[in-house]
Amino acid sequence: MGSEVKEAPIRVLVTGGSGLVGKAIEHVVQREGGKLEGEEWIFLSSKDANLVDAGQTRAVFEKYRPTHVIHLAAKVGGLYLHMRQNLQFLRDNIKINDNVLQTAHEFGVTKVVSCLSSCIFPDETTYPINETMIHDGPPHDSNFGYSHAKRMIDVQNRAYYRQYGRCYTAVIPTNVFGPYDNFNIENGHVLSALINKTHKAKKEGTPLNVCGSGTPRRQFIYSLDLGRLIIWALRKYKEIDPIIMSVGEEDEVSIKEAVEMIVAALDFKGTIFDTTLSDGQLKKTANNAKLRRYLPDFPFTPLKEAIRMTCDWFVENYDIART
Ligand code: NAP
Ligand code: GFB
Repeated sequence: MGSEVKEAPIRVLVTGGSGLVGKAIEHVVQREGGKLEGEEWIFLSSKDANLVDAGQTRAVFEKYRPTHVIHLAAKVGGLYLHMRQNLQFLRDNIKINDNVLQTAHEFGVTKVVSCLSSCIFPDETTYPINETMIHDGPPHDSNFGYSHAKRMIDVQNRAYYRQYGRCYTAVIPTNVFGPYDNFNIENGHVLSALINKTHKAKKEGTPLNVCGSGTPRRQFIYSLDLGRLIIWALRKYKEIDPIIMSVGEEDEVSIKEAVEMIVAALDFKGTIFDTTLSDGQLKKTANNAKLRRYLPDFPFTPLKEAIRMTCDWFVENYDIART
């Protein structure tokens, strides 16, 4: 008789599927055997639905009926875009996150993994930062809009669990970079903006203008490594509390050291530091001990190698790169 229980098919909806992290997850799913039998993966861009709009969010969930969601969609940018648009970052991200989480809940999505960021931690803090410290004090002033919106994901996850038992959780990456990044010089993050600037300076025979003093320190994670880790979180990470996804503290580098890796990869000479521009947060050193307890042997791609691969990708794909 019908004693066989048929498992529902797994349909994973990735919001922000066309961005830096979304493309990395797509690569792992399609080219590294990340997709398991019986799974369907859907990668959304803002063209499929503007998630700021509740109606469009509902329509896209109605269309795909996901069982799992990786929520990456966000208004994202480097330090200087944040400084110009804190209000827009706050409003867009609050709306996107509330629409996605509530619609996921209404459609019975069993697991959501959202993306926070290590820049949302308190500015005045002790180091290294760990997962318990998110709400301990105000974030850095340069990106307070984005940070408060992102912090609310953590609050909402706990509330969905408390009220409905939902397993909605979040990962906290440090600075991400890789293929398909936003390489725009004005709005991009440091590595992508500097890769584009170096490429341009080399073509035009001008100096490379690095913003700020070069002394701030960052932990950079290669997008492909993060993609692999987020898929692990979707399958194996059962906590509601978030988890930092980062290389170790010993792998933190100064902006100046990162610049040296870029100019070496692109074979360029002639760097100037414009110290009239803001340095932003001097450091936000994060501790990856929790991740290491789960995955002691996860192999992070060495920074130098990952920067070289990103530079190669940018030069080879200049025509399609977001510049
Ligand atoms: P990204 O390259 O800028 O991609 C952003 C993605 O979000 C794109 O797919 C974009 O779609 C989509 N999106 C933006 N606004 C939308 C809207 N109103 N409706 C629907 N989709 C929208 O960003 P990313 O670096 O991959 O970031 C992914 C996640 O990681 C974000 O949650 C971000 O906060 C987090 N994160 C990033 C970093 C980093 O250094 N990049 C660090 C920590 C955390 P279109 O392509 O159609 O515009
Ligand atoms: O990646 P980034 O823009 O953001 O890096 P944050 C900023 C640091 O790089 C500052 C230096 O110390 C800048 O002075 N820098 C040097 C440059 N040259 C450049 C350049 O050409 N462009 C840029 N953008 N920076 C972000 C947050 O903080 O962290 C976001 O604003 C985001 O919220 C991200 O979540 C992870 O690391 O300072």
